[in-house]
Amino acid sequence: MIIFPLVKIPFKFRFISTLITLIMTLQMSACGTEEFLTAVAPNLGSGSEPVTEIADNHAALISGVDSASVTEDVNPNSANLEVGGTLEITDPDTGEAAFSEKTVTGIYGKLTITSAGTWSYTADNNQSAIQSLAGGTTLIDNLIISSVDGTLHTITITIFGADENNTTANITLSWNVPVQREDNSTLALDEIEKHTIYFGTTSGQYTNQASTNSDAHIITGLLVGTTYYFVITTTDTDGRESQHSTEVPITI
Ligand SMILES: [Ca+2]
Ligand SMILES: [Ca+2]
Repeated sequence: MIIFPLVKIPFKFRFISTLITLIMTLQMSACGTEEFLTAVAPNLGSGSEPVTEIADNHAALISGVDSASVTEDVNPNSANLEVGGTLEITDPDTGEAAFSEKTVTGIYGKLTITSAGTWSYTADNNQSAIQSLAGGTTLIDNLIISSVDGTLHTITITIFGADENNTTANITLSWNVPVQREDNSTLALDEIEKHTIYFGTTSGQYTNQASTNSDAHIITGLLVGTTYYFVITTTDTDGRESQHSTEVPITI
């Protein structure tokens, strides 16, 4: 005798392994026994109506932006390469058109997604895997997210490499030593403790500095092709430092 309800079980992704077991069992039972089929049935779920329970979920349909790229050394934010996008989702089942909020850890970075599907990816630009990339080479980071019903989707991030700019040069800066204070009183040479040069690669942001009591100074190790912005101050022997000079941009 064949047990019909078992044959009516719909094909559902999450139960695929169980279903395969069942089909194989039915084929085997073509010349088998009723007892053999009955023994398989409990694997399909608990409760009195397992068929109804399985039929409830329909996989979500996920679309939208699921790939993006970052490039070594290009616009890192606090040393992180960042990119983002938005996925879209529909689901025939009420209340399931949403994503599971979470942070997924990839090989090179992390991806965070909201329930609405907005995601952001961040990777440490300084990690050796990225810094050792040459121009024209890439890394791939695949990050798997899911909807609330467990439908999986992969977001693929391509990390492009860049050749390192290691060519450096030195420059000599010189200036006219001030002879007057801001209140127009005289500033004698022996009242000057030092001059301090501040510089950086962004206007108004001076991440490096060098001091001297001379009227010229050599700055070493500047990257060729890069624009640096310089200002200078004078500090007197009482430790009072002047305001910045006018900024001077120099492309090496
Ligand atoms: Ca669903
Ligand atoms: Ca590189």
